[in-house]
Amino acid sequence: MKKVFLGILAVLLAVLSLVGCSKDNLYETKKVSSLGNTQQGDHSNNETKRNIALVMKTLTNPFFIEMEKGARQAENELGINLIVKTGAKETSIEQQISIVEELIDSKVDAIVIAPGSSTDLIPVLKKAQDSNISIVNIDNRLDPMLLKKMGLTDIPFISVNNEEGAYKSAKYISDQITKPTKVAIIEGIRGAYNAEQRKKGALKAFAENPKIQIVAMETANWKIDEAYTVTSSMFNKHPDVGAIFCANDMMALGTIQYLDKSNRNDVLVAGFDNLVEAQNVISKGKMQVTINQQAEIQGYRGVKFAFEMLSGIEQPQETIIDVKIVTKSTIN
Ligand code: ALL
Repeated sequence: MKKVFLGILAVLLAVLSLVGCSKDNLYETKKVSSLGNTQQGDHSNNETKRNIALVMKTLTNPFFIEMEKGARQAENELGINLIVKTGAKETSIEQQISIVEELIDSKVDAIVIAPGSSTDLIPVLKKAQDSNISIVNIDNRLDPMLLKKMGLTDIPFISVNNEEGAYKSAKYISDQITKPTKVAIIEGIRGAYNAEQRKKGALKAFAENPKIQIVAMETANWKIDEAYTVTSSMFNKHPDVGAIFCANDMMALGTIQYLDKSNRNDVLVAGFDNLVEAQNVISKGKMQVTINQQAEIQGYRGVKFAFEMLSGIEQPQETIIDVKIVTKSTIN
């Protein structure tokens, strides 16, 4: 009798433990399906919305306004809450660090970051990842060696091949140079991965033309006003410069302001970003070429990747978006 009772008890316990398991499973399924709902754009319940932050450098550069547009599209489609933060200037790296600190304190679910520096943001991002915040790196690449050294893992990277883009841009003006010509390069923030890659691409294109002599390489830190000043001092030293590659359109626009003011309409100018303002000067023949690096897609994908990571979906470690060459003939 005692044996029969113990047997029944064992069966009962087994059944109960199975019920327990399936209850856990049900809970898991529910969690996934509630995310599934938000994926279809359910904006009804603020509390269940994922909080995803987009951290960019500065809104003084229209490039980042395009990037935000793409991120907003993802926000609408996915039914998330998007928090957009930027620094005041291209060089406001300390401010980007404090922004990430604040986002950690406010316990966001994910951070999508276009870092101003490839190295300085890494310690604070480590802190974010240790606080269980998912991170996606877009635009300017975080230094892979330092990421590894600091123990940061699983940070998908979405950008373009910056060397290839700069090569295409510089090659477009280089191909128009048939007599001995002095050429200059205006670089982005030194040490930033994309700035270095663009310099490399431009150098490669210019090296292929034996008529070209590079006489100056200076940084203008991605800024329009600094590019104006840098171009002015370059032309004081080398008045016969005939072509300039600028690592972004804001700097190309600063260069063109100087050229306009000094009535130099014989200088070839190449840029990068495809800003509307750059398209305007290309149409007028004051600039020859720019590169569309599809900032909107970078912003969109960054947010989408973050959202999917939060749903447990693994993301590719590297996503490279196409660069497109933009000239007078592609604009018209
Ligand atoms: C980079 C972008 C740009 C942009 C620059 C300025 O990371 O890729 O081309 O103009 O940031 O901050």
